[in-house]
Amino acid sequence: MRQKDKIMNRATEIEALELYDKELLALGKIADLIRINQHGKKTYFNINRHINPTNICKDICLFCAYSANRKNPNPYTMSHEQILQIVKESVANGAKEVHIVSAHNADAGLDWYIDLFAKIKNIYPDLHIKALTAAEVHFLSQEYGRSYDEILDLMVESGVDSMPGGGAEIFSESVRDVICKGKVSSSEWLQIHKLWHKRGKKSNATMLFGHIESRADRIDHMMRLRELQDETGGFNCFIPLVYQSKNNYLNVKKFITADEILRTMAVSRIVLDNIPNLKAYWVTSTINLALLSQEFGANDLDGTLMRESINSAAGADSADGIDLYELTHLIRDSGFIPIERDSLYKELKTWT
Ligand code: V47
Repeated sequence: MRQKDKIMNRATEIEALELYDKELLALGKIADLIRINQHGKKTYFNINRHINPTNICKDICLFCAYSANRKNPNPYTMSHEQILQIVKESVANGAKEVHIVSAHNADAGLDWYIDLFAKIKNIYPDLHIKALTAAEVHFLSQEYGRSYDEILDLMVESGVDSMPGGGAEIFSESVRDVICKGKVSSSEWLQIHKLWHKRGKKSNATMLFGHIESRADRIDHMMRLRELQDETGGFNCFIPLVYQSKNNYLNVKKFITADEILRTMAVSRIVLDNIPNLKAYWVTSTINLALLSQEFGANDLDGTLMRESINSAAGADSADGIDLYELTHLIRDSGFIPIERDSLYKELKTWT
């Protein structure tokens, strides 16, 4: 055990793995106590809009159904005008955040992204721009011969407020070699977030699970995040993403159970004692399991999204987002308090 972990009396890698073997409701109770202690019965969400400007990708991740390929032969790249129109409509519908992530398209170009962010910020200075995963930052850095620092500086200058957590997948190098060989490595992903945090900026962290990874791989993933968070404190939230199996090349025979998803939520809450928020991303877990996850440590349900292309391409029921009133009523009816938050977790409104 590392000295610091011993002092803080936190779960070691072995203890974290053992948590998985606890009786489900007993495990949930531990996670729930931590959640209640930190957040009471509050469940956060935001009014946001996901925008995925292009699906043309140089990388081939076996789990991905979004990028244009033989299974999804409909390549597209939106124009700035189209994106600005979407942003305009989203703001009119109450969106306070745009979440902009794409495939790795060499034709779109670094300037194309940077100009887009600057245009959005210029028109909507109060709109939070969450954009470019570490995988995209790595791609842009390689493609345009710029350092990570240079790309991150350009993002800050053009108005990007925070970084989304995508592209982390699972940090285990051997699993990565199978599911997403050739894209950003685990250490590069962590390094990019570290550099972003050094600028005083916040980001999120995801973990793609329920495919070919083991429980030990998930714990290893959480441990690497916990270590970086000890150093920077820059992660706002952890988001376990449940693998969606349709229209992709990852041949998974045995699907993850609801029991295992709930265990993973609870273990995440216990192990990641230094990341304040745990998001049950209703898109990949289904809304029902996301609501149940509130009893297993989760205190955030992401948001209304309005549109979603990446996971819906792989089978998730999220193409049109979720209605604001439906989401808030579901949270309340399940015994929790729906709190609209901004992208940095400032409370904006309690929904009744
Ligand atoms: O990086 C791709 C994942 C991610 C599949 O930061 C899949 O607040 C499941 O990162 N099954 C993009 N997952 C989504 C993402 C995200 C979502 C919500 C909030 C935030 C945030 C970030 O989706 C990708 C990849 O890991 N993904 N294909 C699939 N078949």
